[in-house]
Parts: sequence; structure tokens; C-alpha cells
Amino acid sequence: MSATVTLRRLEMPLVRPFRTSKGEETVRDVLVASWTEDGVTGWAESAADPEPTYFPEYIDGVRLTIEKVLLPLLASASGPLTAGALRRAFAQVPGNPLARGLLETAVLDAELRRHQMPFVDFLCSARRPIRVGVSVGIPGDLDTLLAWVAGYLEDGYRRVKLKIAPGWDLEPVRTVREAFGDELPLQVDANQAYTPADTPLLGKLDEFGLVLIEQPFARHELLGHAKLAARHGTPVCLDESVLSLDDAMTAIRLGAADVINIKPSRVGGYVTARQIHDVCLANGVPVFCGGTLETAVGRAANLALATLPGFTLPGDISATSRYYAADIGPSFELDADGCLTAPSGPGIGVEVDLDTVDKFTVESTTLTL
Ligand code: NPG
Repeated sequence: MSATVTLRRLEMPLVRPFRTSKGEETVRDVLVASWTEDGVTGWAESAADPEPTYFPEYIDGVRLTIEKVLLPLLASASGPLTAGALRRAFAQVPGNPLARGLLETAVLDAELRRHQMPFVDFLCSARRPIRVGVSVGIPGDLDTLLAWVAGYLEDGYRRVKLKIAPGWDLEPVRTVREAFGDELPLQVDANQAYTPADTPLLGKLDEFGLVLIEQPFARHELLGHAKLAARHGTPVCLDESVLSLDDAMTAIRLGAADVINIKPSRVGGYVTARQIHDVCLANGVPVFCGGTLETAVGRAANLALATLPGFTLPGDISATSRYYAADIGPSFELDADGCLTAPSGPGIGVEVDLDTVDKFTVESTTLTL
């Protein structure tokens, strides 16, 4: 038996620049893994960025970790290389959830395709339409923001997330609230741009009736988040603070998270994502599925995950056209209710378009096991 892993870095032009408190992207660098064994190929997509911007890991680091640390562990593993076998083999590796999750998900997809099992069945869930939202980057001015939000609402999105940063917070939120009314589910995401000293300022957001404020403080600032949440103003959501099941459990115990954004890639794959979902559900903490401007590969798997019952809030899973003019798999478009549905085929259910993959690939490494 021999398996090959191909790690490709794609450069995919975005239809609109995406600016957050961390910086701006006009092209999304996407790391995609494919795992081929016995003629069956599984696919997975990483949330890694070119630099360690949002997460401690980054594209080149993930590639090296897979090549130098994770694959060698598999060479000595006995029995079939299932996703479960990978989890056991990688349990000794601390951290590195993006690297572990990328490989595990590609193997899982191949395994499910081999067994003709759709991802939702593996998750013991059921395929259904998922309410999704849109995450709006920071534009240059308020008029552009209003035009972008109006366009997204026209496209059918029913929930809007605004990126905020010091100097771009109360005014844009007030402007959007006034323009589109109190009924619009509106939330904000600071990507760690504030400190607990900004709590009085953030408290002023309470008057806008937001669904939540996401990751206002640095990822290690669990106590600051807990204090903010204890005010019982705008619900506090954690994203970058949660890189593992342990992180999620600690945050819940500390009262640092009213809501958790589950990004499967960030936490080490879909099995851990499901575990975090289960713990949140048991503790009455609502979750939503986060996104990192995924291609069809990541989007399909995220839509399957978001069918689980604890995902009561609309996810950051938008239609293909919100991100890319050309994608590496099928297009996902909103239905009349503002929902997307995962494909029905085995595994993640996406036939990857290799010609388009080749077109966007700027670096590729194939490793044999
Ligand atoms: O629709 O996929 C989407 C974007 C959702 O805002 C979004 N993602 O901070 O959650 C985030 C942000 C992100 C994008 C984070 C890219 C990291 C990389």
C-alpha cells in the first residue's frame, strides 16, 4: 500500500478586497491537501495564511510540519491509515492543529469516498439547508460600507458581520443599524484589536442590539473576555482563542465565551470541531461555523458540519460569488431563504476541478508514504 499527499498553494483572486483589523487581502493564498490511496483521492483546505496573522501556524510552517513531523509518524503506524489512525498517531504532537487537521481531513474525505458515505452521515447528522451570513471587510468609507451591505442584503444574506478596529467601530455600526433597521441580525468581529482597557468603549456597542462581538481581545486574554461577558451586554464570542477542545472547555468554564465560532481547520479538523460542538451544546453555548474565505472544498465540509443542532447561529459560509469569480469546485448559490446546502455525494461531495486547481497553483509538493 502506498499513499501520496500533494500540498498545493493556490493564489485565488478575490472578487472584493477583504480588510480586517489584521490587514488586507486581494488574493487569497489557499493551502489545499489531497491524499490519494488505492485510486481514491480525498481533499482538504487549510485556514493557514501566508504569515502567522490570525493563527500561530502559517502556510509554509504547515507544509513543513506535515512533511517533517506528521508523515514520518504515519510511516511507523500499523494498520490502515484511517482518520482515526491519524488522530492516534498525532496525539503525541502538541499544538499544530492546522497541520494535523489538514491531513486528517484529507484522509477522512478519502475514507468516506471509499465507503460512499457523505460527510453529514459520518457526523451522524442530516443534510439540510443552512442559514448563512456574510462577513463584510473594512472599506475605505461609510458610503462604500452601506453600498456593500445593501448589495449583500439584495443577494439574500440574512445576517451581517462587520469587521471593526479601533477608529472603525461605533460609527460604522450605528450607520448600518440606522440604514437597515433593528431587525437585521448584525454582529461585529474585532480580530483581537482591542484590550480590556477598551471595555467602556465596547460597552457603547450594547445600544445597537448586536447578536455578538467576536474576539475583541488577544487570544490569551480569557480573563478579559470573561469580564466583558460578565457585564451581560453584547454577547461575547471567541474565535482565535479556541485552537482545541481544551481551549473551548476552559473558555466555557471561565465564562469567557457566550458563543463560540468553530472553524474546523483552526481546531484540528472536523472530529475535534464536532467535539467542541457537543461540549458547547451540553453547556448551552451556541456556536456558528466560522470561515476563512474558503474554496468549494472547505465550504462543502463546513456546510455539512453546520447541520449539527448546536449551530443555531448563521455561519460565515457565503455563496461562491461573494468570494471568487472562478472556484476549484462547484459553485454554491443562496436559495430563496438565504440558505446553502452541502452537496449530497460521498465525502465532502465535491468534484474538484483539476484544471482550475492547476491554473491557480503557485507551489506544489507531492510526498509519498
Ligand atoms: O466568509 O469566509 C468568510 C469570511 C469570514 O470574517 C471571516 N473570516 O476573522 O473570522 C475571521 C475571518 C478570517 C478570514 C480569518 C481569513 C482568517 C483568515
